[in-house]
Amino acid sequence: ADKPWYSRFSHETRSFVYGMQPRAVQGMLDFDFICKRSTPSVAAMVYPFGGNHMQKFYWGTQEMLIPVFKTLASAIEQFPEVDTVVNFASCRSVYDSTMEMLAHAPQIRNVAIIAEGVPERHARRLLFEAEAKQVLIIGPATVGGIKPGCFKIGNTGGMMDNIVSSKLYRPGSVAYVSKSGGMSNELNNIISRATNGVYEGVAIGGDRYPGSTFIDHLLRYEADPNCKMLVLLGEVGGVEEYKVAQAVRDGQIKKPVIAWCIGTCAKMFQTEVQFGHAGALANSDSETADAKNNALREAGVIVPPTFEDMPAALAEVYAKLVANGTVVPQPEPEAPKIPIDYAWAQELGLIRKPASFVSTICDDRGQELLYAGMRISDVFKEEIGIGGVLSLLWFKRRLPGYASKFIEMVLMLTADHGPAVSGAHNTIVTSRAGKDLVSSLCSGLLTIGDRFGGALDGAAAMFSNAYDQSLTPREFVDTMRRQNKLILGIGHKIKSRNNPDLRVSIIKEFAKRHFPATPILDYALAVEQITTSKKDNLILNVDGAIAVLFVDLVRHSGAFSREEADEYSRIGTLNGLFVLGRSIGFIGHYLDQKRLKQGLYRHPWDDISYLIPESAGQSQRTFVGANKVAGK
Ligand code: Q5B
Repeated sequence: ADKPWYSRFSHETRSFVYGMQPRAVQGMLDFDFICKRSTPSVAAMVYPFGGNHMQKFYWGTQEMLIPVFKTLASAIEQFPEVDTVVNFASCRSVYDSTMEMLAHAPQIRNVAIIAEGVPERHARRLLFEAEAKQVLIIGPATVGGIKPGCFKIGNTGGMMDNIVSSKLYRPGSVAYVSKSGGMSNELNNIISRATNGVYEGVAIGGDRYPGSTFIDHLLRYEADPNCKMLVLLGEVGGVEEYKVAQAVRDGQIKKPVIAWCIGTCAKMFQTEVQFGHAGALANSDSETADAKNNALREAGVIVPPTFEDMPAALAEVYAKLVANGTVVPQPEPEAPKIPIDYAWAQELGLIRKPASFVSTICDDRGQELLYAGMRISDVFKEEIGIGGVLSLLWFKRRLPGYASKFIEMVLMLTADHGPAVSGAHNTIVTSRAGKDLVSSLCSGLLTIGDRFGGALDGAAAMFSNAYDQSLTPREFVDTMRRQNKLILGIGHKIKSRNNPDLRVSIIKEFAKRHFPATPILDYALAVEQITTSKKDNLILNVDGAIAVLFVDLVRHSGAFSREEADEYSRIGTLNGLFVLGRSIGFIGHYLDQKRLKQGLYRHPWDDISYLIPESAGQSQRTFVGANKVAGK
């Protein structure tokens, strides 16, 4: 009640933003911050979908929380000082939501409706209801409005640098009314250059039935003692500008008014022209921009010859107001520093920061995914297969065709070796314990190590070192035995000279046919001759065969330097081949168990040797018989 009717927004105005519009809210808060407001202009957001919660925003460089309410009623109850709602509801729901806002008058005094495409019958009903409740509606189909140094509706004014360059962080003396956000931005710029700046600006929206009209705002500005000069930027279509001409003629508006109606070019077209806004169409001669400019001019409004002459007209009127003491220019405050979002500053090239991560294999940022620089569409066009993809992502290069084929063979022949091996067994037990795919797979993968499936890197190192040191196979075997070390890549639980591992035969044959040279394989086979002469199962096993062949491949394919070749076995690349291949099988076992609906596995007692001391205190050498079952 103590707020004058003409003053709708101030340094203390608080609002609700209706709809989930975090960017708009942040824009309003940034504006508040550069205007040195003590309280944020957004008290809360209202979002009917989802429960009450908090949303995080910046207040300058600090972070703050703004509550989000499910209903307007609960927001109203919590914030009795809020008198403005910025309504971002869509054209489908804006009618109901605005009606609800109007029901909260007189607390709610101002509603800005952003939605485009609001049915005209809805707009007219809202207008009727708002007039009855004395609520100011700005919009529909508008960006809103701005009161420099005080309050900004939603996205009005554009980016922060734009707002600062138009000096909207402090009030000037010129108030304007226009139709759209784009026209408002133009005015903010022109007015800030030709005068001491904008006092208030409203874009009423481009629809035929705006909630408030040119004259509504100009009469407010006329009544406001802090506003010294009025600007109207009208456009082709409608007759609202005539009301302004009439008010000037009647002396209702005494302050100087500078006006221009856009769309004077319409006469250059042969047919009727519908400009961008729904209402921007002249249905009669009186609705043309030229007719309205003439009427305004005749009424005593300052109408420049063209829009380009508007700044000069503004500057001239402003100079007169300064000269006669109506406007007293104030010292210009220092332009505020705008906290700028990190992502935006980076895009502008204003900042640099050491990245926490470096990645050199894959780039997902552009339009097309790149594997080591190769477009994903080319991966398929050139049919590089999984071997080619692995080469790109593991080695960052295309390998010769035979090398990619070799990689694919390795993945295929390590894919599975039955349910009895350690990893598959673990996967099965885990799956049967009711665990999910990833847990079951990981449980299997965790068994891969020196003894099972993870002997590749060690085998590669052992055989290639021995070869490089020119140890004879015999010297190598003897050295290992003296050191009490098993030769990685040698030995198998079930495969032997008499029961050869066909997987090994397949890749050996392939390598012999396609690899440029296989010196490490030959060396390993000579070692195998010695170990199998001791015991039949001490063959070059699948891990060993893959390992030595990989060393031959990286050393002799010409695709790697010697340092790279050594580094790849040092950093675990070769075990990666087994891990990748065997994951196929482990997943198969997991799915198999789930499909079979196998229940929890419990290992049978009779398959466990319980060798436990008879009773505490007795000699450790006295054990219960191996087959004695607990409880029997
Ligand atoms: N001896 C594989 O052992 C196995 C010797 C050795 C010198 C050796 C063993 C071993 C190195 C690791 C390795 C990969 C544990 C295997 C794989 C994938 C798989 C699996 C599948 C799949 C087998 C008996 C006598 C002892 C030992 C001597 C044994 N190994 N000497 N160098 N490497 N190898 N792992 O049969 O004098 O009697 O005391 O650790 O390459 O995991 O299908 O199952 O696809 O899933 O239990 O193929 O060789 O032999 O330990 O009883 O030893 O031979 O010193 O001599 P066994 P042990 P002695 S492929």
